[in-house]
Amino acid sequence: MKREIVESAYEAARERYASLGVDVRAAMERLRGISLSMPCWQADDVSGFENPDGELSGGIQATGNYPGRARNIGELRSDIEKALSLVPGHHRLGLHAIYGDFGGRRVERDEVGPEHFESWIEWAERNSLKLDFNSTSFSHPKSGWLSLANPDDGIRNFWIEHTVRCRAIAEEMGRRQGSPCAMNLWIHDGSKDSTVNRMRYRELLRDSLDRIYAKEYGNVADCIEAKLFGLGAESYTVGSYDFYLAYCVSRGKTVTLDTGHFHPTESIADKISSLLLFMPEVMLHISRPVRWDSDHVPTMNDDTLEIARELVRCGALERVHIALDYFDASINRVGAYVVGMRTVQKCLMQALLEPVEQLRRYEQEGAWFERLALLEECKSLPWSAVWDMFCMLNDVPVGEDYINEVQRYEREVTSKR
Ligand code: RNT
Ligand code: ZN
Repeated sequence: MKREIVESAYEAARERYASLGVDVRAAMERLRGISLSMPCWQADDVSGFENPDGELSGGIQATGNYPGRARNIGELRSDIEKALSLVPGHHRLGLHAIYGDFGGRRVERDEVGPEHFESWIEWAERNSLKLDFNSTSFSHPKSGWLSLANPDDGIRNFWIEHTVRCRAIAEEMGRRQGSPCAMNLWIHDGSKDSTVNRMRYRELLRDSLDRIYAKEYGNVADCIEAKLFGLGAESYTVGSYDFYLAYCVSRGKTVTLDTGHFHPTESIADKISSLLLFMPEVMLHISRPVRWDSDHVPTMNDDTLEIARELVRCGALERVHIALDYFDASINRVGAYVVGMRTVQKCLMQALLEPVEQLRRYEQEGAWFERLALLEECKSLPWSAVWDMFCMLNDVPVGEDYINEVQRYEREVTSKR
């Protein structure tokens, strides 16, 4: 993209926004301070390094067989580095426990420790990246339909031990990087058909969680992710939203809102202000559920835009961890990273450029036509000129220029796998 074109469009946009009382420079600065947590599992279809050719279980599914999937830790890191080089700003990487550096050995889930993530911690530091973490209860012979809620003590204790160890790993990451590591807990526990034991499994899950969280850590942000349903777990989910909401409020933990885990017409954006009045933080998993929890690449749709606006309007940017959660195996995976990350940033850019003071004045005066009119006008204000300038200032390709870069990497690297 030609520099002069970006600059002249930006100048015009700056004036236009100034007339509405919006400072575009301040918006760019704020956007630069927002780190998104990128999911390591988009690069390899949630395979991990325990058994990369094993089947993905737990009611989630990566569909597609686009060539070039990362097959080992080196390829995964290389793809992530490439993707991040095309995204402005400094970000985080969400790791799952199955992505440890196991050195070709079989390390059981109840044996994982910080030592298996040492090379990740060092790599992240070299790349100015911070890490977040997730325990992995799926894709394992002991996963079954119940893990932390399993009445069989042997199985339940196995998963408790796994998750306890994951928190210790997260603590080490958080301590070393000088920024709390968000440790997300999602389990697939549930059943395909109606259960007659709803209470029993939830009681077991509550007990498992209390044991998992018994130890206090200073560098971990404990987050728990609910879900409405999963494939093969359509009738009952032990860790439902109500269950975890009550658990988190009573135990001082953080709720994770995955945008694919609710009834399709439910607004996730609307939940943020309610949660933040009763818990210190919120964790987001931004995804694009197409008709179900499909985990498509996020796009600039109304749902994502509304979440971004709420974050800004609620003054919640410091209290919300923004992670992305998707895995599309049907398109270029590095390209999928770049589209998803830049999309969320574009939504945030628009939210940061909203003339919220004027909108609130209108609302205060009861001028509701005026509020609606300005909200509509905001949609076509020249936010993209500010976004382009933001990319240019941050030394990443402007606009669609990154497509060529992704194609080049595919030609030179991923297509040869
Ligand atoms: C599954 C949850 C969970 C996973 C990742 C891989 O429905 O959204 O967050 O996507 O842990
Ligand atoms: Zn999720």
